[in-house]
Amino acid sequence: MDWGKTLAPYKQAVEELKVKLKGIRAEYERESSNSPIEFVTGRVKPIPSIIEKARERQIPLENLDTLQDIAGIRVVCQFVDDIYPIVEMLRKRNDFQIIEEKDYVFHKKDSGYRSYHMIIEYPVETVTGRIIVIAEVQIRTLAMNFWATNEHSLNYKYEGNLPSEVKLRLQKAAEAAFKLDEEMSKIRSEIHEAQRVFHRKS
Ligand code: 0O2
Repeated sequence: MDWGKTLAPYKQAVEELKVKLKGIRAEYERESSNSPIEFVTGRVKPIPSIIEKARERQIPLENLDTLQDIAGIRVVCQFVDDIYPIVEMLRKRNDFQIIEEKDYVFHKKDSGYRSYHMIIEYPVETVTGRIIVIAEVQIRTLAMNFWATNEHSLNYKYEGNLPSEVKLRLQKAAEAAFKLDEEMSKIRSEIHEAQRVFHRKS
């Protein structure tokens, strides 16, 4: 399997989407001091993780395009209320097609995971023509991101078999992250006002 060749369009898609979404962030910042986008990251799933996920789902390596998160983009915002305007803004774009949306913000996963997922078909132009790449856009708050990053590391450490004590702690931490988002939402306008003052001074 020529991984370099297989993953090239996914790399291209991630790089292009990062530029576009960072551009949106810059535009929001120019327009007002309160951008709903805190930061944007992107990655191509590491080859061992692709092989592992394909093996678990019994997907032949020739059919990798059925894995929806080889190209992954993450949009992180300050507040839960920022998530849906970003979703709306992405729905209006015509440089990709949304094929599925999963609202794990409203319907959290049993693990405690919260995030909004959009699966998109993104066209990449290559020397031999257009290739449609499937990519996953995850939209989440800083608190959701903090939780998910730590839970991901622990799952990696315990190879997916978290001890019940760790699971319990993670569930408590998920509740705390949820509460934090709720509390921050309540003082959102004050935080925005403070950021406007800071923006003016600097
Ligand atoms: P990695 O290492 O981040 O790439 P589905 O077929 O819809 O049931 P699928 O394809 O796994 O399931 O899609 P889903 O549930 O939307 O998850 C895709 C990605 O979302 C995951 O990729 C994670 O990045 C993230 N995610 C989903 N659930 C959890 C969770 O419980 N905890 C954390 N930390 N992240 C989660 P990978 O391949 O699992 O991981």
